[in-house]
Amino acid sequence: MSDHQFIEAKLWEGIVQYPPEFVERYIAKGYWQGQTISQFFDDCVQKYATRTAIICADCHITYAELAQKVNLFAVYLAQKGYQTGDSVVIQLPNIAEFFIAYFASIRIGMRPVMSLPAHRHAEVSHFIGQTEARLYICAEQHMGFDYRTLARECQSRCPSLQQVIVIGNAAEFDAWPELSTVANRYVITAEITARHVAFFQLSGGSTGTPKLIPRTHDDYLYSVRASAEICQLDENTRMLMVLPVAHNFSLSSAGSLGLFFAGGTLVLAREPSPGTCFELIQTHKVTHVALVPALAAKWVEAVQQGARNIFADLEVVQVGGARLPDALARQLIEDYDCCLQQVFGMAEGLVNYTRYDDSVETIISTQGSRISADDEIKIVDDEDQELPAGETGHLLTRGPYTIRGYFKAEEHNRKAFTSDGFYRTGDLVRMTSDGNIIVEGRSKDQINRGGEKIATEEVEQVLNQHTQVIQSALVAMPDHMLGEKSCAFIQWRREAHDPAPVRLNMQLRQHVQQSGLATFKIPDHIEFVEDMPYTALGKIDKKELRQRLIKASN
Ligand code: OOB
Repeated sequence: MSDHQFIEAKLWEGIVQYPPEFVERYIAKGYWQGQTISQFFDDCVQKYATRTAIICADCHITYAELAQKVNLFAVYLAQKGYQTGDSVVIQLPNIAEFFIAYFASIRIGMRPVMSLPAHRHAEVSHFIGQTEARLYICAEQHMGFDYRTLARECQSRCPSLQQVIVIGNAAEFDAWPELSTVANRYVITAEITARHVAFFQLSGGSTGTPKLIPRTHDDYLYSVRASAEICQLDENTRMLMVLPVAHNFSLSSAGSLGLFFAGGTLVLAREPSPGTCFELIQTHKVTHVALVPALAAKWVEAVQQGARNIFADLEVVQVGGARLPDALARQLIEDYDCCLQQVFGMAEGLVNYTRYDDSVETIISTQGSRISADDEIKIVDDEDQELPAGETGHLLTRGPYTIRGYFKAEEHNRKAFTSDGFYRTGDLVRMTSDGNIIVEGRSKDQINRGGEKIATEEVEQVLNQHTQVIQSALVAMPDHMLGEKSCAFIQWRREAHDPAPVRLNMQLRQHVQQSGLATFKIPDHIEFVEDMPYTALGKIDKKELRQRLIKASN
């Protein structure tokens, strides 16, 4: 096998490709423009060189300065021996180095995995293992957590991992390189095409482990350009980035990439508290911000408690990631006089937006309409039969920026996609006569905790490993701030010295934490039961368990 054939084989391993007729169609319609993310970035730099791309703490970085740092870091990576098709797990808070690492690794054909700061060693080592990543990039600490301890765990578990780069005090790991000392050699741009996978997004998941979502240059950039247009971003846009930069919402809907495409300025917030963010909004005259409903509720509360009415300065507040309650939507529009845009999207692809010129009722009560006329949407019953217009059912979708399969997940893909390539979103929706989607619920076994997704099975597997647990069931319980929290129902084995499960409650939380799962996956509440309720098919009846929680909260 030639070198070229070897790299091609590596680049397509574990990837489900778009069928040729769809490729042709998406190219013919101009969605897929054959541009790689590196070329896209170069174009932005050429157009907006002297403008400010990023404001991070006291640092203002122009597009040209960002490009220079990206090139130097790409040279550094190439000198370390990284090659086309190698993977790197990037887990950074909202700091400029995220973009340097992201664009530089893509420049040399590496494929970054978009880990979130909340992930812990169970998730991160899984991402490293799945992609055989050679490099992991993290910050020393964020929100009180020391990522070097996580790096140590991953190093002992992941044989592929060769290098860890830590921003801040690196301890025994490699420090982020002083870029001014990198020999400024010309970096050979990787021989990849826009049809290749550029990087991996992560799925919230509904089964055991989070799945990797392979996004190609072509498909991703189409969603970015189209989103920037829908959101009407331009050179005067100043966008505050509060949600984690790596999340699909933050990166592409329209997010930082949409903003760079339009030549605007990105203001990075290290943490989402109203105190920090309101000050940034004021200082930098922020025009756009994207929030999850839980954060929007917190901000509204802070405003009520006397903080300055920050919404007066903002042009657009985007809210997405979880269902925005109508009352909160109304409050945002009416009390705070801001232009609200609902965003209903998924890392797998499909994104819907309410449009600025939609009626107030549409903006308040729907989650918007698709980006593309070629986003195919089907609403079906349990037997995959399409439902009459206006009825609620399972949302299936296929289109120019929706994946055809998760990475290296053949078995799971058979369930998550129909035979003709529609992605089963797991969302229960209905469509209004004018094409707007209303999210009514969910059929997937997932909890949406203020926008952070918990695959219940992943947590149940960990709980079930505890010696005193016979079986467990994790279900959503209503929460007025987060929308949903998690409650674990535990059928437990009594122990003589602890007839009441007082100690077990604490032990189980510790057990989940020690397993290395993200902290948001630790059950918020635990209920001990003598036995589980069952469905006619003998499965644990989660509906009944949810009902019990709703009854108890009334
Ligand atoms: C975004 O992406 P993910 O991958 O973290 O989560 C996707 C899931 C959707 O399938 C749906 O269950 C839920 O999150 N969701 C919403 C929603 N936006 C997402 N549920 C109700 N209302 C909404 N507005 O969360 C994401 C990706 C790109 C843009 C925006 C959000």
